[in-house]
Amino acid sequence: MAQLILYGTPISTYVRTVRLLLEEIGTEYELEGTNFLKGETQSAAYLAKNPFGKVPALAVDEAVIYETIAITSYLDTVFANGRFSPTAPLLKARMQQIIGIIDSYLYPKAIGAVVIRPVGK
Ligand SMILES: N[C@@H](CCC(=O)N[C@@H](CS)C(=O)NCC(=O)O)C(=O)O
Repeated sequence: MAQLILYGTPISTYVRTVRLLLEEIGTEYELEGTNFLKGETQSAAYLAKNPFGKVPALAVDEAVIYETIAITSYLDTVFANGRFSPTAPLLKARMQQIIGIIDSYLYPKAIGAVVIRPVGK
């Protein structure tokens, strides 16, 4: 069984996405606290894992995967036999479409207004 180390902090919505899947799959993993709010994603050691300085990143034995869609796709394929993704091409396209919409259009607007609320609002 591969050793999984997830780098990130629980407040991150993207880290939460990966953790939800890991919990649903029921596989063991270690959460290695990496808090972007404290600048920990900008250390040389972390940038060697993800040069974009974002969490999450997932170490799978010696390899490191970053970008949530890549991590979840890998976990679903390898640990869940694809049961969290549709196989029909149109449905698969729809799933990726929704993920793309959230990543590109919802997340940037929602993160500072809903998830981490500005002081005084
Ligand atoms: N495209 C990335 C986005 C990840 C992301 O934006 N993570 C945020 C936390 S939710 C982060 O690390 N922010 C730190 C920063 O921007 O410096 C993914 O899909 O994993």
